[in-house]
Order: sequence, then structure tokens, then C-alpha cells
Amino acid sequence: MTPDSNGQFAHRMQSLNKSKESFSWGVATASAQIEGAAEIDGKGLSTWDQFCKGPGNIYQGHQITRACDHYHRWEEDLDLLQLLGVNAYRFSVSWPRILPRGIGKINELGLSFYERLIDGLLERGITPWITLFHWDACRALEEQGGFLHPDMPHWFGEYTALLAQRFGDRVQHWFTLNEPHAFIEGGLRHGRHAPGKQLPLPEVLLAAHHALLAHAEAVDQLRARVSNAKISAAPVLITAVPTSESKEDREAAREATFVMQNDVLRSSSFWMDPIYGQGYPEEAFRIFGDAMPQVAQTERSKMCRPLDYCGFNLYDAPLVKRGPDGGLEFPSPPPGSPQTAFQWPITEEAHYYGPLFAAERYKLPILITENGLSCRDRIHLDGRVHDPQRIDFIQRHLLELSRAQSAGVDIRGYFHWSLLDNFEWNHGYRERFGLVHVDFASGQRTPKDSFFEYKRIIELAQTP
Ligand code: IFM
Repeated sequence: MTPDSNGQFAHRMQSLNKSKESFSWGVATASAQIEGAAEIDGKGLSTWDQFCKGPGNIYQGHQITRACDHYHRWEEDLDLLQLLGVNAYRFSVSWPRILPRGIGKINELGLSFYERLIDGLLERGITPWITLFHWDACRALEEQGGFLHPDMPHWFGEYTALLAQRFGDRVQHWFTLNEPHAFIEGGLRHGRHAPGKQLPLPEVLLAAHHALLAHAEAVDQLRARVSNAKISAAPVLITAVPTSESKEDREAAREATFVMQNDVLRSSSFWMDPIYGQGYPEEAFRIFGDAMPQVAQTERSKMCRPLDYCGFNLYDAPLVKRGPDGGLEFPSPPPGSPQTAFQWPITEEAHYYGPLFAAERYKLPILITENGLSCRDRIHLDGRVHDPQRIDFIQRHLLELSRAQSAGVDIRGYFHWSLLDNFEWNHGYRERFGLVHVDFASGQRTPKDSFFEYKRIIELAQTP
């Protein structure tokens, strides 16, 4: 289907918009990736502030210190959101900006920054969705063991309670943890992310356990303090896409989506079953055996809290088929298959199968909390940023999402990653994910063609 053939595209977007509650057309960002102002106005250091200083940790030695300077340019960025026409904005709060040492003394300047941001969103008719933790952990707590420390869930609960007290009168929508596999496995096992450790598996699993308990503690604090809170998390769903529509291959894709893979901590079920389901999957105990924390079996249900949505970040998906021996086979994509600049495969069918499988398993309304791609964007001679690949990507993924909705999945929102080109963690500023181009030297923002296309789609969808 071409985007507007026979008005089909418009019709599909209008259907998506008619979800059971007002559909959230959003974009997502994260504090560490955009704010800058890393060492001013009383902010404490984060693990990322420290990690970036380590030689060889970040592509070409890029620094996080200034990022998009959103801390100073937030009004301009909110105006961009308003121009874009989104009705939802997912952003994260920097824990060390609020509590410089993680616990104890409060930094009022940090709180007032987010108060201005929240009020500015509400004035512009945009619903704030706060992510409590998108990886910028407090260095002061890391020095005490970070996620390895048994008090981490309690510390996280205290931080959450503070945000709930201060913002809960204006913010109803909350996400607890963003992509726990990335800060646990990436940060503590492979050392690619802050704090850059390579710990033995039992310690990594203990930290994972504490992260899941921290999630539960945060949910309890929000429920106690925010009336009618709407809560989710934002783990990654690594779904699988069948190589054919045959019943066998579709079953293989369903199985592959939740089976524990070799890259075990990246397995969707390891994180999503405790958060949205009934606790750790049985397979975790079978695969990890004695490496699982002693208490994991008895505390299995402790991290399960009723949530309002099953939110997940959804990017690409491996292909899968049923092998002749009944097992799962993961064929390589055909040569020349589409890829992003990051060389991630483009598999829009993930937006059909992922929501379908997740809704079946967790029986909650679905939210796509991140989806996007990096392109080698630049400002062209005409002064504009032409990014047809991103336009095509957005259209394809939204069409697949609408296919999932037609199949009966209750889809409540889509958050494009990201508003701005930003600091892509250990890849520095190499990968541009924004709908808005950022010149990192001057800070200048230039909306890309895809910005205007997403705006057009939102308007189209909301046309009665
Ligand atoms: O930039 C990241 C984000 O912080 C977490 N999800 C994936 C994005 C793109 O890599």
C-alpha cells in the first residue's frame, strides 16, 4: 500500500486513533541524552558523567556534558513539541539532578526545572509521561554498590515518593524503568554502558533482581501518592517475525519471542514476565541454576504489581521459522535487506507480531514506548533535512501497528524515538535518531522532513 492510496492510510490511522482511551501520539526522550548541564545548578554526578570520562568508553571520546543543552533550551523544545502536534511526551527525570547523592538532601533547583517542564507541557496541551529511570544512576549510590546493594529498591522508592509528592498533582502517567537489560547486562556484565563493569553472572542476576524489586517499590509509592496513576514500564520486547504466514512459522515466532535466548538477560520474558506477568519464567531457574539469587524463588512474585499498560520499546526483530526437527531456526535476512544507519534490520512486521504476542501473554493494553531509527541525516543545501527513510519507516511501522489493532489488540499509544538527535550512549553523537536535527556545536534545531510527516499523520488520524 502506498501511504495515501485510496485514503487507506488515513483510514488506518483514524482507526488507530479510536483506541479505548484517547490514543497517545507521542515522542520520547531521556534526561542524560538531551539535558546537558551535567555539573551545574546542584546536580550530582551520574554514572554516565563518570563513564564518559574513561578513555575508549565512548565513540571518538564524545562527552555527555552538554548533549542537546535541553536544560537551557527546554522552552524551544516544548514549542517544537507543540508544533509537532503530539498529545503525549515521554521524558525521564535525572535522579542525581533531584537528589545529588541519591538519597537525603534535595536539590530544589533540579525539582524546579522539571516543574517548569511539566507546567510548560500542560500549558501546551501535552500530557507528560515521566520515566523514573532511564539509566543516569547516581554515582554516589554506585559507590555504595548501586544495583548490587540490597537497599537499592528502597532508595529508588524514596526517590519515586519525592517525585510523586511534588509532581503527582499534575502528572498521572509514569514509567518505572527503561530497558533494564541495558543498564544491568550492558552496564554490569559487558561493561559497554555505565558503570562499565564486567561482573560474574551471579552478581549480575542479583542486580537484576534488585532492579525488578525497585520497579515494584516504585509502583507501590506511586499508587499510594498519585490518585488515578497510570503506570507501566519500558523494557525492550525482542519479538520474532515468522518467515512465512504458515501456522508452524507463526507458532515458532510466538515461541521465539518469549523463549530465553543465549543472550539470556536480553530475553524479553526474563524482564517482562516479572513486570507484567507472574514472576520470573521457569526457564530462568533452569538456565541459570545456582547463579540465580538465593531469594529469587521465594521472592518471585514480589516484583509483580498490577499495571495499567504493557509498555515496551520495539525496534527490530529476528526472523524465525520452524525447523524440520521441530526446533526454532533463525535464518539470516536475505542479502540486501533494509537496515538503519546503525545497521539494525528494518522489520516493521515486529509492530504486528510484537503487540499481538505481548497482549496474548500479559492481557494488558499495549503501548509502544519507543520506536525509531538512526539515519545519516544532514542539513542539505536548501537548508532542510531530507530523511525519506525515516518517513517510510514511520509509515510502515504505524501501518503494522494498525494491523495488530485490526486483529483485536488494544493499542493505546506510540512514542517515536526521538524528538531530538541526541547522545546515543557509548556511540556518542554518531547516530541521529531525532525528528529534529541538532547541530551539537551551536545547539541549533532544524525539524526534519519526517517531523512534518509525523505531524501530518497525527492530524490525519485526528480528523473526525
Ligand atoms: O537511545 C536509545 C534509548 O536510550 C533506549 N532505547 C533505544 C534507543 C536507541 O538506541
